[in-house]
Amino acid sequence: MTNFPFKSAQFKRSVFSVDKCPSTMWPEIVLIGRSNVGKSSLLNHFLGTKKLAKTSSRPGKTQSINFFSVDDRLSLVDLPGYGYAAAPGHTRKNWGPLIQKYLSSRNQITLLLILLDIRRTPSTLDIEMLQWAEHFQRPFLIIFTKTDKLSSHMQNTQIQKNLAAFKQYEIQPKTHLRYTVHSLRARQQLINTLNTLLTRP
Ligand SMILES: Nc1nc2c(ncn2[C@@H]2O[C@H](COP(=O)(O)OP(=O)(O)O)[C@@H](O)[C@H]2O)c(=O)[nH]1
Ligand SMILES: [Mg+2]
Repeated sequence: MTNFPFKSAQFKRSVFSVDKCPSTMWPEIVLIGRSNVGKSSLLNHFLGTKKLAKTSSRPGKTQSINFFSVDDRLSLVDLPGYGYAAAPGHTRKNWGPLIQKYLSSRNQITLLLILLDIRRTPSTLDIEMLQWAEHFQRPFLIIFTKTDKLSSHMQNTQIQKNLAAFKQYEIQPKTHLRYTVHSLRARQQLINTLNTLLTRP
């Protein structure tokens, strides 16, 4: 259905409300995670395009849902980050009404890529997101980002800590991956994993 690699990727549209989402019925792969975890960077690196998605060292910048099309058959979706302390009003307390509405109403969502910074332990919002995905049986893949910041020994320690935290909340991820935008091997591993997950009946 949606095998990688692909020929071309394009920015499609930014929306601030769910009724403005593209009318395409292509499968959607969605990047989710706290502000600054590396969603836009991963998207650019994965698509092999430096500037397609805007990245920022200032957290909380992307407040829109951004759609990117891949060979006119698949969308990658960059969501606003949740849990940014300086975001206005209640957007900082939950994932924001926009994210909630998008996730619960968009039937073509095929896979959630839930990004976690390898240096941290999961936040309450991360846990809630994972519980939501499990509860509604939405397929998800956990991606630990910025692995270049830690030695491989420390990476293992951090992943064990995260897995222990998930277990406490009865979250049982089938797969997790490590990612850094400084490694093409990480990108290839993500491609391989997506091909496996997306071609599974
Ligand atoms: N060292 C390192 N920095 C990263 C990596 N991915 C993202 N960053 C940095 O983290 C910051 C936030 O990245 P961004 O993609 O904008 O995060 P987003 O808010 O989740 O979209 C930027 O300064 C990026 O350069 C990575 O793999 N390694
Ligand atoms: Mg972003």
